[in-house]
Amino acid sequence: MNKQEKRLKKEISKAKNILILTHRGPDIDAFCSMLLLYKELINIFPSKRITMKTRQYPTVKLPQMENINLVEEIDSENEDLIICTDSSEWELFVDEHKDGIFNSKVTKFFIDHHRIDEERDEVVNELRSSATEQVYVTLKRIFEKKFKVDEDIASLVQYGIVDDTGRFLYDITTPETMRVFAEVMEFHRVDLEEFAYKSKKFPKDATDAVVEFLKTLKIEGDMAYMYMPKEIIDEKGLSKQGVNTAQAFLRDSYLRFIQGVHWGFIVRPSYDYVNKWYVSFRSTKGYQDVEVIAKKLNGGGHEYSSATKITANTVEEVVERVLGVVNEVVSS
Ligand SMILES: [Mn+2]
Repeated sequence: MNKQEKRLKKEISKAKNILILTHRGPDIDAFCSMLLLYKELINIFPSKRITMKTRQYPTVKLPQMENINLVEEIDSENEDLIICTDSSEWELFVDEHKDGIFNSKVTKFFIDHHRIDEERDEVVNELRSSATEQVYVTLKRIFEKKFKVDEDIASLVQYGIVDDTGRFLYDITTPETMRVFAEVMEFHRVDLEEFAYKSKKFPKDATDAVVEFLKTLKIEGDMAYMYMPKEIIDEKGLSKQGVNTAQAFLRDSYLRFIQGVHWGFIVRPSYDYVNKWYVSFRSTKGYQDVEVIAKKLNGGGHEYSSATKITANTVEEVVERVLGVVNEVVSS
């Protein structure tokens, strides 16, 4: 047990009312790490009050998701400990302007796996494959004999790891990841083929959004990029889900697979905030480290997968700003 885990253990034991959060725009690993933490804490401490709050449900069926409290705003509610999964930046969980809990003085912990610059006392992070793997390993270490695997826990671990490692493809997969996976798989095996199929389903109108994104495709050297102007969304009546799904599809399965291209970025508007844009970068081993670029734009992530948020009036302005940093980084 490292010193962060010792502290976390003490705080969990002391707390009576624990709130669990995951980052906004949650992916499968975000949901799985939150649900896993919830289920294990409920199992070990049936008398504590443990709550999960999110703004949306997962798009695939996950164990324990029926216990999520769907809320529009997150306000303080007598919790005496907040545990956040899959990021270590408080701002990625709550909104300064919307959420009453933003300025809460309650003890906060983060269980994460993204690269960070400095060690923090309230962050448990061993740079594992996924937040799900970190939650599993940490809880097992902290609670030893009290820690138990059940069907829900086994399933959540498999879904979280498979999704964040791209089916064990990425470098973040370690022998330890495989061992954790094997351990829970022995207890209960999920149908991964079915899960992958269901989690890849997209709404029909995503096709229109894919077409519009592709119209903006530009290739410069070994980099490609695409974007979605706001006017097009209004003109074509594209839904938020359609645009977001199209963006995810092109980002993960198209952008860097064009012959001669190895990396790039894609820009979409935020539906929640006026003049905010999300920029996602993807790269390939041996080519551009996109974390460097995201960081220069106040974002973050991994070497091959990173993102940032930019405030601007038009998408052209965003693209220009990103290209400015790209040129700076690539030429240096
Ligand atoms: Mn993750």
